[in-house]
Amino acid sequence: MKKDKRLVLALDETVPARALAIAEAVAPHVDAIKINWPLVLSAGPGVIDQISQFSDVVCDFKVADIPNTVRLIVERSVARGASAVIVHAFTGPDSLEAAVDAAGRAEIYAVTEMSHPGGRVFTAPHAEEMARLGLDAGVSGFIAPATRPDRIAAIRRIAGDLKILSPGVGAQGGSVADALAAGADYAIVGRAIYGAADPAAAAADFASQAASR
Ligand code: BMP
Repeated sequence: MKKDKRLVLALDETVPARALAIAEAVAPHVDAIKINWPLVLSAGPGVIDQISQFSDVVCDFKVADIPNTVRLIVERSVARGASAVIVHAFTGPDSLEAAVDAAGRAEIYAVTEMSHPGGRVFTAPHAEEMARLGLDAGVSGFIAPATRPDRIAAIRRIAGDLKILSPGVGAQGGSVADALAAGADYAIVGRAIYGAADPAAAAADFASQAASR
């Protein structure tokens, strides 16, 4: 995944034609497009193949399963064109290792602490532990919350040179500047881009905020 704009679009738009139009318009302004269950369930998994024709695709399936099932999901995602897959870390070292192994040259990102208020309950107290697990398993990087930049900084201290992707910018209250200043490599932005009247202009605006960091 390139690191040019330092921005990833979270494409949770559920009208397939609109999602594809937004993806095409926004792609020049972001480094990757993250696809989650809402779009896959409305457009079908072929949307991964389609978008991967013109953008790096991060499959945000937050995979949380036994190693064999993790392997199958990661393999299918990569076969469709995903450049990266997001998995949960709480499943433990064997599941994380299966993800990394199945990804081949694609990247695996492990969730550490989630950005929503509920993320404080179970994920926050174990975030550093999950980052260490990910590091040992050979993941490419981590998901850490833009809503709590101090927690990005805490994960950065463990992550070393690995990448950190931070959701929670815009609709959830976080900012690109704070996330990148705290140590994130990329800000992930969803509703504030795909829900804007002009998604390409909104993405260009977030990209310029990232560039001025
Ligand atoms: P939005 O900018 O509209 O809040 O979207 C954020 C995106 O990042 C969503 O796709 C969400 O599932 C994802 N995400 C998150 O918000 N917090 C996390 O801790 C992990 C995520 O993957």
